[in-house]
Amino acid sequence: MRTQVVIIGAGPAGLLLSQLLHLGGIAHVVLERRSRTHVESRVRAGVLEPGTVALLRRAGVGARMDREALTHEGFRIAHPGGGTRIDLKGLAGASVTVYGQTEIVQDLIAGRLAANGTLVFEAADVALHDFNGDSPRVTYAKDGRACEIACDFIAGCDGSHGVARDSVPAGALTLYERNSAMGWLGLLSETPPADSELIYAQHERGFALCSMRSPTRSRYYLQIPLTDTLDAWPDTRFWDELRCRLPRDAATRLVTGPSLEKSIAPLRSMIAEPMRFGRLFLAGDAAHIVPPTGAKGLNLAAADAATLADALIAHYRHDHSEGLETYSQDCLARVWRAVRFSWWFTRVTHRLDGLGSDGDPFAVKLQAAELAELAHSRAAATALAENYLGRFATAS
Ligand code: FAS
Ligand code: PHB
Repeated sequence: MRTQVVIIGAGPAGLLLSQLLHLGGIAHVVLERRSRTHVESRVRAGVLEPGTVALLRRAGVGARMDREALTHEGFRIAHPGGGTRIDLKGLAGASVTVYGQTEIVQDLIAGRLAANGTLVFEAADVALHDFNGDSPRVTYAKDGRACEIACDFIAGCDGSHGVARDSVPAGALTLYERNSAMGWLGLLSETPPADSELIYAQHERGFALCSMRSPTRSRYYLQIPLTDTLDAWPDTRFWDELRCRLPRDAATRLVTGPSLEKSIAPLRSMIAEPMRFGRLFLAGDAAHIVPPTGAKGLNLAAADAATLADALIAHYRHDHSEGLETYSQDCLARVWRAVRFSWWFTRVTHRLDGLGSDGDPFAVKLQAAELAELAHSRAAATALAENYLGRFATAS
């Protein structure tokens, strides 16, 4: 088989790239390791920047989002001494959209299949070949049968544990990594949210986040040591700990219920430079991981997909390859600003120096000063609002 582009991975990056290439008339195939059911049920991100909302509408898959999503004009940062509402609309003139990544993936798959897109689920043993030359190939197995696709370009959209990045010869990529001993324990429940907007709660016992997916479905997170396991966190312990970390008003309103899903995501960063090697282009988590605090992972993946789609379409339709040449630097400028913001916001709201009162006293005082700055400086709050909205997504 031959096509123009092979996309590895059917997460937000791969599916949005597929939809945009389809609209641009570029032939392509998507190879996904997992089943459609698995991919459509994964619980991950929940907050969309205005740029991502515009992209999904441009891609023609925003109808259900426009019907069902929630629009949030701000969010709260709480701490035992009080709290601050970050007025996104008043400070930066825009809102964020709360709509789960699960729904986005379902909408994109529905769009691709309605257009007879070639999505190969349960593609096993995907391997990349000759992408440093002019004739890349991808091999894989489907239902036990060996398959091969010749193509012009390969898009590695296969996430942080995929095959694409690891296929680049050793030494050709530089990995910038930062790990922490902490993670986010996430819980999804069919219960009304504790508040009408998100609450980022700083506490000496650890960070907590009250988010949501709808007026009846909530998403909560607790900062935990990565040495903890899901078995150590039965629902009752989760709810008791969350109640301890929340401001009194939210703790009083908290409605508990059985978890529909629980998972642990590490607080870490990995950025691969460059995001291109020959005819292989990396996009989304395959190229970069950011702490989820700033709600950037999904939004960065969408922005990479749009940048790569525009570059490939210009190459094929107008014989302009500048976009392909500048793809990596264009994306990395955006990525590093998101990494900076995500780690800053993580440091302001999390106890990374150790949980409980045995933390670093200097770090505790600095954190209190950062929170005070956000409460009293319109400039500081505006900078936070601009970053949360992804305003850097276009400026390099
Ligand atoms: P994805 O990982 O979503 O998709 C990659 C796809 O490639 C997967 O479907 C995978 O099955 C497939 N694949 C992997 N290896 C393959 C192979 N060898 N062959 C074929 N296919 C292969 N971001 C936020 O903004 N907010 C959050 O709250 C948040 N929570 C998260 C929680 C968890 C547990 C995780 C892991 C991530 C979270 N993220 C969050 C980040 C997340 O949303 C990512 O940024 C987003 O999924 C990135 O999308 P993709 O780049 O498409 O990668
Ligand atoms: C989520 O709802 O999953 C979510 C919201 C905001 C974040 C991170 C995750 O900063």
